Amino acid sequence: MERTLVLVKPDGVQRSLIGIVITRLEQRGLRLVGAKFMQVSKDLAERHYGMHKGKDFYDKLIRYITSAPVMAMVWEGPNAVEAVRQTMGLTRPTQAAPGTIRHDFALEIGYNITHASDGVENGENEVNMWFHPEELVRWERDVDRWIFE
Ligand code: IDP
Ligand code: MG
Repeated sequence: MERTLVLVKPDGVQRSLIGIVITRLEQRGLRLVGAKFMQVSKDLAERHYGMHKGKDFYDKLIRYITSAPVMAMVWEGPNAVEAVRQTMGLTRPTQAAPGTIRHDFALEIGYNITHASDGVENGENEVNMWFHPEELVRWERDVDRWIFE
């Protein structure tokens, strides 16, 4: 089953949007397998955003993601990576489609509420970067048979 890392970033936490993000992913049919509310260390922030090192927004991005707690989660389901990216919307909120989280709750690219893994392999890598295996719960929902083909 495909897994993806989702973060409600510091702006989403400060704006009390954790519940809405979880609700939308639950409503989509995805299954939650791990969650922790945490302060991100500079070390983890730099590893997580390593691909953006050297870009002009990198230092601001590291300050942003470490500026307040985040809600880190792992969600799974068929095509979970693509489905979650779609539910979040495009990176720049004014380009995100209506009905997406970034459209519905944000205006600026530097305060776009959530992170979601951008590929299947990245999903696995990010899940392993943020969670220990024992923090992930293997379980079956009774309703899975009406959502997962
Ligand atoms: P993503 O979060 O949609 O995957 P990325 O391109 O991976 O987008 O960028 C990571 C994060 O860095 C974005 O979600 C956003 O918070 C921030 N970011 C990206 N581009 C810019 C920019 O041009 N200015 C300020 N922040 C940016
Ligand atoms: Mg990204």
